[in-house]
Amino acid sequence: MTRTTPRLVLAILVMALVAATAQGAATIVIINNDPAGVGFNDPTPAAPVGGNPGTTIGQQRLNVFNQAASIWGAALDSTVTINVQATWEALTCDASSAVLGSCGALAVDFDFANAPFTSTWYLIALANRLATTDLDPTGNDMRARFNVNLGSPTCLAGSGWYYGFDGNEGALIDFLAVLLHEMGHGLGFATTTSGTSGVWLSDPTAIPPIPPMPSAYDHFLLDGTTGLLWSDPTETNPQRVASAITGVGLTWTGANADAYGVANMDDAPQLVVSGDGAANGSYYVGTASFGPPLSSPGVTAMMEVANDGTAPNSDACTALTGFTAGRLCVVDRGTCTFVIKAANCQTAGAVGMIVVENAAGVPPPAGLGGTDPSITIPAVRVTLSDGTLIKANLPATGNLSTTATRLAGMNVSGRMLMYAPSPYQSGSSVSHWDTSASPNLLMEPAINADLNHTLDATLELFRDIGWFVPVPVELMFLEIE
Ligand SMILES: [Ca+2]
Ligand SMILES: [Ca+2]
Ligand SMILES: [Ca+2]
Repeated sequence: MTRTTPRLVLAILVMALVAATAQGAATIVIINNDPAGVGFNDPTPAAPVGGNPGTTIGQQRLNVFNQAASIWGAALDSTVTINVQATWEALTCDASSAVLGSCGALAVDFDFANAPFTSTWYLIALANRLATTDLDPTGNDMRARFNVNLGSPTCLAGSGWYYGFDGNEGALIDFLAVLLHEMGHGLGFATTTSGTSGVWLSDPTAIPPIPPMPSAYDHFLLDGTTGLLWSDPTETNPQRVASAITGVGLTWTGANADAYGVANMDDAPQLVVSGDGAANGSYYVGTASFGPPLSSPGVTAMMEVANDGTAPNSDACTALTGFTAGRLCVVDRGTCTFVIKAANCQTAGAVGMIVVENAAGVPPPAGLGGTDPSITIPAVRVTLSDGTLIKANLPATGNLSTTATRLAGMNVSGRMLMYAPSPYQSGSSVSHWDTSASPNLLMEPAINADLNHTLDATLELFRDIGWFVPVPVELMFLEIE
């Protein structure tokens, strides 16, 4: 027996206290891999902004990173420190679009202690958390990269990063929201299965070779066409590929995320066609960022294809001729902006506008962007195939409304829609929620200005994949003489 000094006992008690405080939390640490003078080390002076006290660009970037780490760290629960290596780099961009950032896990593991699913890949941060030990002691958990050129003339000109914590980014991009999103991917919001080949991840170079296996995420990805999960060995690679471009056909089956959706998502927007046998029914629509939101019972009127007298006649890019006031204006996408089309329809007396997409795709259709406070009629977008069917079966009545029988970003069975547009969008498809989710969610493929730095449904998806399952508590016996 060794005698324990009071000082040591105190130290042990303090450690125990710290451990107790840390329960229900995780520590996320940034590893700044930028060279001197660049990115996180950029010495350019900056005025403190939106609660960020940094006085250089580099300091402000680090401060936002630590803010994001603290938000995620408070929400998660892990006894293993999560290490994020981060850099600022020249990522893909041009004058009108930019890759803001990317983040991925640096390692994956399988069949470790406490793994909820066997023969299943887990991103390393979650694997460590479940195993309650660092399974990759020499490696970091994720790698994050951010676009250092954002806002320059050749990289989404007129934009730039906002480093405040208060969401008042104005015309800039909210770095905190982007960081929360990217860290979400690195922590588990991602499949390790190829969406373009359908092939499960394997490691044929390992000794012995590791065969193809699904990811934890795949255990909740439901192919609505086959009724099989992506983790199901009877789901073929071509079936996975096909399901990744089915729009409403790829959903999440995790009880927690789906319950979050049922409790929080808005009633879904729709176009209901009646009075015509062949086209009757409720259609998925994308909603507009201008004009009034859809409501219930909504706007009901006969539909009429717009004619502006200038080829192509149905794009409503100039004043309409011979339009019957009081009807819904059916127009084709293209040539001019959505708000110009809406203004021309409104001036002609239309009570609403239905934009028919001009490229093949799958529902739900994307929304209609643009701003014009003078627009007072509701507007929606339908897919090319739906719009073609409807136009071929006029006259018919249309109703632009919201429905409680389906929720925005969910299917009729109450499952969250995953982002599965056609054609496939590399880097975006499958590992995001669908854009039709409303209110907007952190893990949609684009950062929406109304995000408020909460983790919304992401945490519930994490609950589904195992982030909060109880793991054995390591008992510590103190022997004090
Ligand atoms: Ca590690
Ligand atoms: Ca025209
Ligand atoms: Ca949305």
